[in-house]
Amino acid sequence: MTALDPDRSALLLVDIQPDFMPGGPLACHQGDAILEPVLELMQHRLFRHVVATQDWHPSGHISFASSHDGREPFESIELHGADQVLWPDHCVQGTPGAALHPSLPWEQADVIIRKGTDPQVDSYSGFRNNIGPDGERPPTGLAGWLRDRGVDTVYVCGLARDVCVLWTAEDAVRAGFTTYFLWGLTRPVDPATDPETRRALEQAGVERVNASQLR
Ligand code: VGL
Ligand code: ZN
Repeated sequence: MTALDPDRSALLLVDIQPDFMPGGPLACHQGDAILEPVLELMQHRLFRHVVATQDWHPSGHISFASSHDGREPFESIELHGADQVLWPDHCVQGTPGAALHPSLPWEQADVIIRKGTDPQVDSYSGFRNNIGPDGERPPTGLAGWLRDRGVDTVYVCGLARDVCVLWTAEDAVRAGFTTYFLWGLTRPVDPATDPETRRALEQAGVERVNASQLR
């Protein structure tokens, strides 16, 4: 990896919210272990551009198992022609579990992208919704926001490694950004998916890096 150019690089902090922490309804394995190193990275102020995403569902969201009669969390259904995992209720708009995690300095974030707000469509990536009823994945505007500021490189971290951080990294590449995955600053819903996640990142051309390599 090359030296970080602060003007052309953005830090993307994906879904660092209490509902994804141990004890929360959609806990990531050791999700709280990222909080200290993410704080440390933010305190270094290496990036001119800092973006947060926030999973932000209306109650009764289509991705909730509770919205489908006879379905249990972590079952899959077909939705708009694609596989959809049904999740426990999580990140309901305005609830404490949906807040950006209170232990981090969110005043540093230049923009907060809220996603998953369409009642009928899930949204894992910070760049685009999942596939909708029309077969499209509408952009959130994040790619344009970054390009307009001269950003060509993104560093992604947050939760969950195997869901929203992975999808954000894959879409970042498709949108033309050089993309780095801060592996140690992510945790998965399911640790058994780690080898698969590594393969997906390699296939997408995303390099895994440690925060300590960034100084
Ligand atoms: C996420 C599942 C459902 C995530 C969000 O942030 O990774 N996962 N909604
Ligand atoms: Zn969600």
